[in-house]
Amino acid sequence: MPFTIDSARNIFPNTLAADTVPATIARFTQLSAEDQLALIWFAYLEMGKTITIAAPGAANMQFAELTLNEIRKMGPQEQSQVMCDLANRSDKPLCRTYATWSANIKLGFWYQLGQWMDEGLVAPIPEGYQLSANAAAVLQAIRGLESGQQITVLRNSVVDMGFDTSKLGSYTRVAEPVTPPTDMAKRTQVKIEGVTNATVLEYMNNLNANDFNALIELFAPDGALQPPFRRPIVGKEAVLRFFQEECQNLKLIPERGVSEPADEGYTQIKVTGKVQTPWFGAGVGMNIAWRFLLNAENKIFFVAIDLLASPKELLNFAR
Ligand code: ECH
Ligand code: GLY
Ligand code: GLY
Ligand code: GLY
Repeated sequence: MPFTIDSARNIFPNTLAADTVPATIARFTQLSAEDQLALIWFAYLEMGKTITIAAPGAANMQFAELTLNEIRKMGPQEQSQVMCDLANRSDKPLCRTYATWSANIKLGFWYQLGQWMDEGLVAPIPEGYQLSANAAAVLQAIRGLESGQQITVLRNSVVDMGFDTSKLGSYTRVAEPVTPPTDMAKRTQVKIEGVTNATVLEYMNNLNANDFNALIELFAPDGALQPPFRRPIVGKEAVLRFFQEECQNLKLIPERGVSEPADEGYTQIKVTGKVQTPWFGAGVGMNIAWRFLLNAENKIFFVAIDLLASPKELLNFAR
């Protein structure tokens, strides 16, 4: 039987993803806006004791600057209201603007608000704010996660705020500019124990070099990429846009893998290892699996990126 994107999603079905992440976000989403903001504030403060976040680059901040300055000029009550509106996903102009931003712009926006809250320039979470019992339980659940899972919960909760993009109609997406790829002479080459497939090695090396034009040529025209906890992104054009908008300056550190023939001359390859985000650098190594399905021409028909349930999963190659 020929593969479809849907059937490809089930290769290496024993891969255990960190389903606690979407489960925690689902519980978080049920909380009041006030609880959501206070919970993130507390979680962010606690995490800040062990991991360091990098200040966003200027390229990232320029798009949020107008909105940030607007908020800075508001009175404290209005500032709190704006933050609640974002958490409530209200249909307000500022929430619509926020919805057009890429993930990194949204994160940079909150990074700045957090600084300003700290400095007393933006309304803080009220001193002695009491989380509801449910919110306290969600915070406790977040404390129990490994750091890669914690930052994924934070990232996804920020990305989900603002007005619902699917209700926005047609709009112009706002993302930081694409920087040129790393010079050939400065590129690194990964080594993966058990994997010599050139497409997989080039995938890692091109992504590490921000060489998205070379990277996308490794995909079949109808190829797809499934990011952690998301639906597959299908087709070269959409996948390239995703790389340009969300995948700059990642560091992929694959460690080992297995490769085996599949139906119709396809090959399935599972690789595990670490990934670092520019926001936390080497401070947070996320435990990741890549599940590749390559067609007979050795092009990527499908690749899933999974955030793993535990480090033990790095050694799980059971099929
Ligand atoms: C404050 C209180 C009020 C409310 C809010 C606040 C601010 C919160 C802030 C949060 C900042 C969070 C950040 C999180 C960053 C997380 C980044 C992650 C990145 C994961 C990337 C991965 C990449 C995987 C991929 C691979 C591929 O092969 C293909 C591409 C791709 C406190 C004010 C809200 C400031 C900065 C989790 C896993 C490997 C799929 C991308
Ligand atoms: N990511 C879980 C699976 O489908 O294998
Ligand atoms: N500080 C990380 C970024 O701007 O993506
Ligand atoms: N998903 C890219 C990043 O946040 O680093």
